[in-house]
Amino acid sequence: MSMFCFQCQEAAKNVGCSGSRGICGKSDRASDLMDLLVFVLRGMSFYVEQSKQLIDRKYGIFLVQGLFATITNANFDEDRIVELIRKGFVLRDELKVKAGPLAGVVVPECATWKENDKEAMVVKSKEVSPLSYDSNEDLRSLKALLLYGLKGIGAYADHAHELGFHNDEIFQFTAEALAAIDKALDANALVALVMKAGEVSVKTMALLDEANTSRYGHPEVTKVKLGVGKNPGILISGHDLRDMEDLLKQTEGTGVDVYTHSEMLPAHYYPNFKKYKHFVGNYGGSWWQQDKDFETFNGPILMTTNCIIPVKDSYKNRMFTTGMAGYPGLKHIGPRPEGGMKDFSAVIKLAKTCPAPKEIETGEIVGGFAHNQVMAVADKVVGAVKAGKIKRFVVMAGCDGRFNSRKYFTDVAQELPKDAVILTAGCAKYRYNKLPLGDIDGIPRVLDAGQCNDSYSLAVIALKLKEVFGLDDINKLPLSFDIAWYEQKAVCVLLALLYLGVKGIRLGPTLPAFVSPNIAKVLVENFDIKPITEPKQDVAAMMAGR
Ligand code: FSO
Ligand code: SF4
Repeated sequence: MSMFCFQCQEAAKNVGCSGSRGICGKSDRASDLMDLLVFVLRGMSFYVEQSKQLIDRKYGIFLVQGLFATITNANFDEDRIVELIRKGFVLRDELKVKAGPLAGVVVPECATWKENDKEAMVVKSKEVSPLSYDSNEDLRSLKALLLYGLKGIGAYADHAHELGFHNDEIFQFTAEALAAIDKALDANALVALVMKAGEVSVKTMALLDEANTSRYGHPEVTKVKLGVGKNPGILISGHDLRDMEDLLKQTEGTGVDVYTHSEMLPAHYYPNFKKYKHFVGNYGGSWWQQDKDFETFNGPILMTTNCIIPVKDSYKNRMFTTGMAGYPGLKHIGPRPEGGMKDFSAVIKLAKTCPAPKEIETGEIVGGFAHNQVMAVADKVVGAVKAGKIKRFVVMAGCDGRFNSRKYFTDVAQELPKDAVILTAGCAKYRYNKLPLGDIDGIPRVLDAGQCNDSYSLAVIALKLKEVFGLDDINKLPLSFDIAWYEQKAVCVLLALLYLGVKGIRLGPTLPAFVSPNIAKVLVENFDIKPITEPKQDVAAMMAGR
């Protein structure tokens, strides 16, 4: 059997990618190796559970980083996945010693498989695809939902870790949930774990919010420039703010400017980054448009996380990865030494030899409406609602993607009446953040809170509005959710919203391929999740509170 992967929204035919390459460009071999890496993480988790002790942070960090490396569009480099598998074997065997004798315990294969020869690894990896998680389609579906939520948790926990923030409960749950893949659990037990994943998703995003805001300040309303300057530049993409910090420090005074791309745009909203004069603006559009944007940018590009698309020869020599991101043939910037900074000198050296970026657009975009900032103007917002000037808030957070079906989100943004305000976070905003949608008494009609993880900020805003309006249920607010999903961080965000009690979420462009018809029914019945339909029809329903 060739690869099988159905973890993202662009899974082939909304069933799954198989054959020699996924729609994202991931090779058969990389996909299989990622399944094997998850298998090794399951083995580690088995021994964590058996030792009945709190997980040592060293293992917890490896679990979340290993999961992060398997997320869509983060790492395409087979050799780096093999390195992680090898390290995982070593850690698993250490945990086995800690767990001690296991008389009478059924030890799953993931905890015993020994082979670490590269070819044998690939053979083994053919057997550990998500299709092997259970012979029952619905139980398999729940295990996949749990795993993909965990991958999102892993990514956010790793960002928090890079900033020195940890919550051991997140690591402990990650191990508990990974170990569950190898257990014969019934649907109720798995649903309970999925709901707990929602609770842990909230905690992880809250931790990352605390890490980001305590280190860089609370995001402020900011106008971000879209044009370019005359100096050569470095384009930084992905989500890692610690990398952003190191790069800004190292480029200061060098004559090299720094621009953000895609999900790094919200870095401009943080006070501690605003102080850098050479932090010029945002260049280009959404992640899937990077092939065009990277070509005209002319200078080096640093990918700190996903989303990477297949790299073109025209800019291959100018592109770098770091952290859990990777791509064969690209230069990779290694980890930060204890107490120090990552070494971006090679990126800066190359930038100095490059022409300035080519201007592709001018103007500016406004963002920075995270919870602290919105609450600072809460009176104004509440006043506008009470005066009937704002009839409804529509949360349109999430991801963007390549397919034309996402035009739906642009159409909804345009179709919404002028007294509706869009709350957004994540790269989904690129479908409408450059449209002239206007404002309501100075409150812009698109309020961008930040990256996909800042969807947490939107939930905080909703919970505070519930309090301000004296409501006992978040679902009584004049608030609708029309969420665009693509990869596994969006699964984490979705589970967080469900855990917070949000009902009636519209989800698109399609429901996940890994959700079986029966599990989809459960989601519809318990949470009133609905697939998107036509923009006009959905706008009318949302404005009517449905
Ligand atoms: Fe987007 Fe990619 Fe941020 Fe995702 S750039 S799609 S959910 O990685 O993480 O929103
Ligand atoms: Fe296909 Fe998405 Fe998996 Fe890539 S990540 S192989 S596009 S399902």
